[in-house]
Amino acid sequence: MEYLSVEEAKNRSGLRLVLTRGVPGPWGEAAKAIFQLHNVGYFAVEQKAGQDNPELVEWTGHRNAPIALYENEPSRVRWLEMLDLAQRLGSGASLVPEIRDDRMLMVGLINEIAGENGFGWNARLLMFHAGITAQGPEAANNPMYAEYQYEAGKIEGAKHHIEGLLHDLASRIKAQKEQGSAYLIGSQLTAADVYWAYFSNMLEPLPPEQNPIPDGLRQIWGVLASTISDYDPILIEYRDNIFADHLTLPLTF
Ligand SMILES: N[C@@H](CCC(=O)N[C@@H](CS)C(=O)NCC(=O)O)C(=O)O
Repeated sequence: MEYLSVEEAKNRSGLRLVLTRGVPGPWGEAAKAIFQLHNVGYFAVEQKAGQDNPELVEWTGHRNAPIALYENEPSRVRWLEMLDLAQRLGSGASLVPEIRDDRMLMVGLINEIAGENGFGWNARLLMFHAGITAQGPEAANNPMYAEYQYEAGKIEGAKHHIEGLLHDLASRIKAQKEQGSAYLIGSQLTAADVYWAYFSNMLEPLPPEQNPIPDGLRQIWGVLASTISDYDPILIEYRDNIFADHLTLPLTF
């Protein structure tokens, strides 16, 4: 995939989307898909994983990814801000349910998956913990450990949080299936399906030909499945169907 440097991106207009280069970060992959499903073009801008990225901080106020910059509007870093922007700028079927109860459910579900202290956040704590266990405390010198609030005392809670969410997600998928729906909410694709499709890669990555993750990262993500108790395979079957029917493979990053 082509990336602009921060300096190059500053001189472009339209939508610039800062993404971690060479890594299928689930926050970034889901944001890319939301813009793509709405036919919104963007320039990809490079963020370097785990590094200080000073030019990015100076430009946007943020060090990590994704960051969406549209014209001269303020930086957007949260999933809901990016979804709102895609809905505003784009075309195609809405990824937000019409019915208010469904909409509230969608926002809550994605927050459980992608929000601070959600599935991805807690999965990352388990991965950091495995890094420290394998490499010793110097592993925590990486700035990400402090930024994403790693503490050894949070590990048990993180595990339970993930197990509880996976249980509830699987129950929801089964209940929806009984109603004849292949989606998490209602009878159409919403942003919640898109977010789970990409975040589920932390639990069970798509095969290398569909998701060519660097080997080291594939191993690190493997920590999640081997740390938590068994999960229902329907979580992955359903995600595979969402990819087959709606999303672009292979992932490019
Ligand atoms: N800003 C996002 C979270 C973004 C996030 O966690 N990004 C990680 C995803 S892997 C990242 O950029 N990691 C690489 C780094 O921190 O350098 C949100 O609040 O929803």
